[in-house]
Order: sequence, then structure tokens, then C-alpha cells
Amino acid sequence: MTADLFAADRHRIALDPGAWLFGGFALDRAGELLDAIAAISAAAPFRHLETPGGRRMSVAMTNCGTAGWVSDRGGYRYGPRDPLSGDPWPAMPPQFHVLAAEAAESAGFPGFAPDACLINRYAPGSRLTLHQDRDEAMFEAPIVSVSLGISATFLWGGQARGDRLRRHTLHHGDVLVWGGPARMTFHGIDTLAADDHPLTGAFRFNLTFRRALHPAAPLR
Ligand code: MD3
Ligand code: FE
Repeated sequence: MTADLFAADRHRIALDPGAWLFGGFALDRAGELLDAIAAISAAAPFRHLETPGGRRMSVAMTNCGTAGWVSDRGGYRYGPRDPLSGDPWPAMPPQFHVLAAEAAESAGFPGFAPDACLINRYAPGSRLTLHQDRDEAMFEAPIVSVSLGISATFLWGGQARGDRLRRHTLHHGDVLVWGGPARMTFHGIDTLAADDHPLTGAFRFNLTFRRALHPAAPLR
């Protein structure tokens, strides 16, 4: 497998230039992260967003941070408030900041200060089709993702949609960092198979930390 050609060790695998997998990086903090997700989703519930084309996303989502990612008939964007309640998104917990900055620094991106955390919840049958994350205002910043709960097959290609796809199983506690030349990589999650995890039951959760807003152009 291509990824193994670049393996530095069991816990740190270079998937591509600028793209790192840190196996088990968040394992010791997983319980606290899941408690924080429960608190966030009590205030801003998981919901199935509608795509601009009118399809219901199979992944349920919520956000914390200054900005949250939303999709509806009007398009994809970051906004300061939960459209369901009209309230600001829940604050990003300090341990989220710490984890994201530590992982980014380990991948060679010091000073990462995410202002948005999209929280995805996958049930068996959920999938995320191949896409780029391009709604952020600062592509200089990396994206950090944390996998929790049941395992999933992560798909990633190249900088063009038609590039060859590779796959890797993401486990509970795994952290990925995508920055620099890997920032615009096409990626997705294959249809989730049914499984059971002691901490999350039938679900998989994924946190993605982003720098959504440019400091000079705050949200209104
Ligand atoms: C590569 N989430 O929320 S995480 C997403 O597991 C998203 O829920 C997936 O794709 C999930 O947008 C994949 C891995 C990931 C996240 C962001 C990336 C890989 C990325 C951004 C650029 C390149
Ligand atoms: Fe993505």
C-alpha cells in the first residue's frame, strides 16, 4: 500500500506531502472529547443538512466555535449562529483547541488557531461523498480531524476529482492533519458498516478543526 512506503513509524504515517495520520493520538482524551460532544449537541443538536441540490445528507452534523458550517438550498457557508435556534454556536472547549494545535504542530503547522469545529455523526449506512473543503477563508491553515467510535474507511485522492483513490481505515482516537500541498485533497468516507463501540455504540463521530474566517474579515 502506498502509505506504507512513507511510514515513519506505526503511529505517524505520511499519507501524502503535507498529510499526516497520527494513530491513536487522541486515545487518552477520547472520553472527555465525547463528553464535550454530548454537551455541545445538547445545545446545538445534530441535524441532517440539505445539500444545495435538495438532498438530505446521510451524515448528521453540528458545530462549535465562532463559525459553523451549514448547507441548505442557498449553498454552503460558515455562519456565526445555529439556524435552528438563532443562537451563536456553542463555544469551542479549551481541550479541543489544545488537541488541534498539538496535532497541527506535530505535522509541521505551528500556531494553528481553529475558529470552527464541524462535528459529524455517522450511523451505519452514512457516507460522505468525495469533496474538497473549500468554504474556508484561509487555505494557509491546515485541517485537523479526529475520529471517535466505530471505524470507517477514509478515501482520499489527489488535487483533481478524477485522481486515483486510496483508502485507509480510521480508528477510534486517530488524528489526521491536512495542510500545505495536501490542503485541497479530494476526500470522503465510505458507507459506514454496522459495528458497536463501547463508548459510542453504533455511531462514529468526527471532529474537523478549521480556520474558517480571515482575521481581517470577521463574520457579521
Ligand atoms: C483532507 N470529514 O467534515 S475527516 C469533512 O471523517 C470531512 O467525517 C470526514 O471530510 C469525516 O469535511 C473526513 C478527514 C479529512 C478532513 C478534512 C480534510 C480529510 C481532509 C480537508 C482536506 C483534505
Ligand atoms: Fe472534508
